[in-house]
Amino acid sequence: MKLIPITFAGTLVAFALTAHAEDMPGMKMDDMQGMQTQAATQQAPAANAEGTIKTIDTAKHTVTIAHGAVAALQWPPMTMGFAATQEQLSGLAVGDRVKFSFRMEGSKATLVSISK
Ligand SMILES: [Cu+2]
Repeated sequence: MKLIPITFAGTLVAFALTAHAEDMPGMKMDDMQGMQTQAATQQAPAANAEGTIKTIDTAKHTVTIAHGAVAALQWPPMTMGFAATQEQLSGLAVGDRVKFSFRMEGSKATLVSISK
């Protein structure tokens, strides 16, 4: 499937729903939102967690979070880095308690959303 500009996202989502209906029988409408920019990639569902921010690197766009157990991934509590966007990092500070969701892409964890 070729990439389609984001301006056609509404059309793309409708198309993706049709194209992938057989591939992803269990996929919910909410999960489709993340496919607007990665229509050709089948993503793992986002996992939810809570934690405390330990470091923020605005140059590398990463945030290190000491997070609690993540049942969906069978993870114990740990401290680890997450890739984040500038927008996600703005307004956050070391020591903040946060709720967040993320996806694993290989061994790299990328934030989907984060809030205090
Ligand atoms: Cu972790």
